[in-house]
Amino acid sequence: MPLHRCRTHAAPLEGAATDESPNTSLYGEQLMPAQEDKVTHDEMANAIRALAMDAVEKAKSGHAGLPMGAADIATVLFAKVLKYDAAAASWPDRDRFVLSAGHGSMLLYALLYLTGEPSMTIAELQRFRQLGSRTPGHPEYRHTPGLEATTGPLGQGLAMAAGMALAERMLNAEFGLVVDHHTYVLASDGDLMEGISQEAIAIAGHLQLNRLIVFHDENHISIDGPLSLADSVDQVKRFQACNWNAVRIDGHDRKAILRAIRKAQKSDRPSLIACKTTIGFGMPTKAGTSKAHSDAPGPEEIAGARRNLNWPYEPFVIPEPILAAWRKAGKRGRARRKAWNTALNVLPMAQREEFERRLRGDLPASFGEAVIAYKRKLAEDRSPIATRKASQATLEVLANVVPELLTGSADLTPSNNTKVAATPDIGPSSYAGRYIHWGVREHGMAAAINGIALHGGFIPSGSTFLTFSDYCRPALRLSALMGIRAIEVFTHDSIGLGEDGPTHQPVEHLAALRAMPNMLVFRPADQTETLECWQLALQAKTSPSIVALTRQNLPSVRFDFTPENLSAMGAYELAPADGGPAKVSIFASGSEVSLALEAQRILAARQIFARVVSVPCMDLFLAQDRDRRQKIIGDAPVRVGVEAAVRQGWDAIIGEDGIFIGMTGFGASAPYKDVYNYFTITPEAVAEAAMRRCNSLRVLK
Ligand SMILES: Cc1ncc(C[n+]2csc(CCOP(=O)(O)OP(=O)(O)O)c2C)c(N)n1
Ligand SMILES: [Mg+2]
Repeated sequence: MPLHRCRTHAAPLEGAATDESPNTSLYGEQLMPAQEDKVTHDEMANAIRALAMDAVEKAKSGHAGLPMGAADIATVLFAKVLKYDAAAASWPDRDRFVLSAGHGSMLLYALLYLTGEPSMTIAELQRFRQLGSRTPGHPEYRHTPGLEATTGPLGQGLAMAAGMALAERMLNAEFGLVVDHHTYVLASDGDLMEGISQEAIAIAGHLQLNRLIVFHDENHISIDGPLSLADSVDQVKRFQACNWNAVRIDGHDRKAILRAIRKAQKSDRPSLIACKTTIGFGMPTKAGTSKAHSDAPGPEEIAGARRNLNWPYEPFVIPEPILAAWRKAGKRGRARRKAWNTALNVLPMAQREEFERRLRGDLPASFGEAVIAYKRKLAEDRSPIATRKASQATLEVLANVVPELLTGSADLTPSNNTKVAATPDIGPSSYAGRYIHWGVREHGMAAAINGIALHGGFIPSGSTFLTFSDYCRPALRLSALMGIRAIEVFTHDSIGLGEDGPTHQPVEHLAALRAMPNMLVFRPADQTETLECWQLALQAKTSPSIVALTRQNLPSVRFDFTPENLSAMGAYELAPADGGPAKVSIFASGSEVSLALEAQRILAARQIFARVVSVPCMDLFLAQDRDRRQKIIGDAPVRVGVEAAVRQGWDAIIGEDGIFIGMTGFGASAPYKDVYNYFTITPEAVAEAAMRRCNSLRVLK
């Protein structure tokens, strides 16, 4: 390997001190004792490199290239800058660090072990990528204490970090200095090539999220080879054009790294520090090439790296002084954490309790009562209304009671109806609001909302048209995987949007979203169900939710007040058969529920008894035990499903032999009633099909 990649260990680590002022730390903490000062920056960084290559070699898979290349950045950040206490991973005012390039997970695991996260042991590092270990292939939120987000799908981490940085400023605007931290990101070339990065960068720059500091691990290598195969963007210019402060430095020069961070911390804008690094730093033949990106380096490469790095120790062995220096770094923030606890205790009692409630994620005590009171009111209001408008009316009530509820839209505010009086706009450097204009950035919005939820203190929601949920999907999937309370309001939820036509009319989206594990897809039928669905979404602490809403007006289907949330089981009998045992069960969701009720009347006029079951959330219904499901499905010989969407998923309720009235292809551009008629999603069609089946089964006597 070229000489410049090899370094001696002459430069001492200045403990927690800044280069500029050797006797004080960044935050005025005590310096490391003299003997630990003998441990060099390089030794600390090489501890990361060694653990990464040893773990990847043992697992025979993984990605050592990034941790080895970014070890200098990580060492400066975690040993000198980051505000954290390794023994208290969930300290609310910690700085956040997001490894956007999740494939470099061994960087995080090594840091967690070295800094002293109690659950991260050498044994866990040795079980890297094995079943049940705390060290899965890519970082998994909640699975491994001490990490801030699940990452791996490139670009997501950066966009989530933008959300975290926004949450920090918004919470600070409400609670003051008990919220005062930075969000740091390590983003790779791949992260920055992904389209979502542009959305995140643009919104962060626009909102002047100056607590966001991004390191670009600019090794100019990706899987296929040198970046020049596919990319020639000057990232510094790109970020500058998006209203960022951006610099380029040598990512192996610890002093330059620290200087750049110190400058970035003082910036009035978000900051990019493009760090030129060598992927696989230390590897004799693979460093600087795409061969260092992944896979076991092999014994020879590892032996050569040990020589180059002057790291003569056995695999997974960190010499005591080096480990001690790291453990000291892991405790750097302890005094600040204690001081923070004191500051919290000085807050007025009511404010402190509110702050703590918000961070726990508990809803306010008055929430349940507010829901019931509004529900009582709705029972008297039978005017037809689009569920998107019903949702807005619900938000008018709930946003007053739930101050942590944030709303926003990807440039469809007048259509999504997510803005209410209690949610004033936030804007650049003005964070005391609750409504976020995301611009036309659905993907960035969904990911940033995940970041806000991860940060804590808020229940974020975003909105766009249901068809454009496709633009959000990778972020939605991560929200479901992480089990976080992020809510999307997707309006214009079927062909019922009418004239805008098939480009805007979702048909396969409900099925596709329902297929996502742990994602709750709600499709309420009227005002009361809309309130119930919002209630469930807000209460779902470990599941994200989608609330799918209509553009067109719908009649009310619920008239009687009941305090019980009937949507909670996902489906319920809305209208029993009147006059005798049901021969037909009609199951429907959203806008098709009122249509099912009309079909029930048509059938009744012909002496065919039918019952109607509303299915506001198929996911919750399918999660019920067999007996409960069976009770709701009932034993009528004919089952009909009605939804202005594709059939997929409905067989779980209506069975393979059930009749489905819905869509089999794309929609059409016309006034919505014409579109429904054209695709024969009508009460008459439902009744006709049910009757024919009754006849063929000879169930009518
Ligand atoms: C959305 C997405 N697409 C593709 C991948 C697969 N993948 C993992 S890393 C990578 C690119 C590697 O280049 P870079 O991001 O610069 O990381 P480095 O090789 O420098 O560690 C790709 C395509 C992914 N993880 N996420
Ligand atoms: Mg790269």
